[in-house]
Amino acid sequence: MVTTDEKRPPTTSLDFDLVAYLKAQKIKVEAALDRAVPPSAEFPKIYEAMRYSLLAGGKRLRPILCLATCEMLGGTVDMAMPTACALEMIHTMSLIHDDLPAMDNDDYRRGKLTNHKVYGEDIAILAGDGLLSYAFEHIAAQTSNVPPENVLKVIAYLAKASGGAGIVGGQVVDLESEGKPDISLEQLQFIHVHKTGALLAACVVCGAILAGATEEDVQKLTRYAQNIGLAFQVIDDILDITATREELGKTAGKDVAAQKATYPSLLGLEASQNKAEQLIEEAIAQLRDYETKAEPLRALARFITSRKN
Ligand code: GRG
Repeated sequence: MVTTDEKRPPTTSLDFDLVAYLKAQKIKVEAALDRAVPPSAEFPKIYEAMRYSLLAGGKRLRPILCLATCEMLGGTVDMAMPTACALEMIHTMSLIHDDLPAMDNDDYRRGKLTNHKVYGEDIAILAGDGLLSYAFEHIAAQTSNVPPENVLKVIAYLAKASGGAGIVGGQVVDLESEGKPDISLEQLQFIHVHKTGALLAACVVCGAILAGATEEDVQKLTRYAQNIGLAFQVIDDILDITATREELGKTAGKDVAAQKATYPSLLGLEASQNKAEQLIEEAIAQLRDYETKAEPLRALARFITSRKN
């Protein structure tokens, strides 16, 4: 007997040109970010500091995931762009605060001096605060052609993902785990799922909500996003050991220096790479129903395990 699954065409990303796709989406996102947070004549210093980190490059993976999910479900780039920009604002503010001396204490990010090295710690904290608040203002004020109840759902989801039960909570446990190289795999997974996975999940889920996704879509895409989110951080742990500062655009080898447990320290490098690949296959399995429309999300998932920075 032929099952429903066997009748479906095989889904492959082989024909999908991810490099061209990433380049095109990145150009759109960076133009939108530049417009979203223009220089201010009234508050020149804080806007300059916010723009310094927001426009410093980076892969723009989070906004691209949001746009790809919205488009996959029949929405448009215009519907999702304000949220996509807001996701990058929140991600950037988390990097600015993470780099502060009180946290990870790094001098370089995205190949440039960190925000506090250029503007001082006081302004860097405030630049992060400014970006966080503005992210929500931007979604509320700029989203069009989306029912207001869906905009509200996006704001609520993103606020939760960014808060004490999401990124902030994960970061607290991460800070507490410094100097404790023998925490359990479960504790490490808790940190990764919250510190990194929550915002990556928000990118996909918010993109879906904006497109008017069904509850079933949201559930499948949440599983996709949780798997890629964890895989992303497993690869981040690997790159901290295997990549150079030039490749990373930030200091390498920080986890070993801080005596932090990581996937490679608990499982070894090869098993960690296998774990990330297994998570990506599980993520891709959630996309079966979307057939060729899911090519960007499949390719983005595979990119996570092959990335070099
Ligand atoms: C969000 C309210 C709020 C507070 C932030 C400091 C902090 C609380 C959390 C730290 C979160 C953090 C820095 C997690 C690491 C995530 C990660 C793997 C970042 C690197 O992402 P890439 O590789 O970077 O996508 P680019 O530069 O390409 O965007």
